[in-house]
Amino acid sequence: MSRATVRLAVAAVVVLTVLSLGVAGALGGGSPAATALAACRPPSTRGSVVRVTLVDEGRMMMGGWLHGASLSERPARVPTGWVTFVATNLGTVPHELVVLPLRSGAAGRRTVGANGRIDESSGLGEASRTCGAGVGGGLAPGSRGWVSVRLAPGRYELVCDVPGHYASGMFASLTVASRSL
Ligand SMILES: [Cu+2]
Repeated sequence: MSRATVRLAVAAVVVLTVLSLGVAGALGGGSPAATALAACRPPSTRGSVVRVTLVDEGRMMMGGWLHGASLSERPARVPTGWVTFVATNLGTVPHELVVLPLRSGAAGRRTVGANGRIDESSGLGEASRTCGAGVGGGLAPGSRGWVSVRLAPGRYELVCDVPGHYASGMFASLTVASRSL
């Protein structure tokens, strides 16, 4: 084989491996993808732990709406201080988690811009690094990301700000109570 052919063969093997991981992920438990997710967790956590689950049914709608998309968290109430958010993407496309103060009203009421995103300039923390801490290029399907944030008593909104996802329902609220909770 020529050198170029060898390179092509290597590329084909890599593509096939990625494809088979994707299929295994769709089939669920015990698969290489499930094993990879199990290994993908923060080495340590600080303060309360809030587990955030990001899901979608994988169908993009006109205008970027994502069918069946949602963001849920457990617990929805923690004491003041450090909170480690561990976000798991069980969907089919990349997602992220952004923590924002919620000064009044209910979650899900922010203005969505023409770019399909909200104003996240008041963001306090973000988990968007696949299998890592802090800001990255988005949480790949079947992965986790995490971030630790020190939160004062009050209400917060947890959102996914990938274009179109907030409008599709990817938000939840979190209450931080005084330490005497
Ligand atoms: Cu999302």
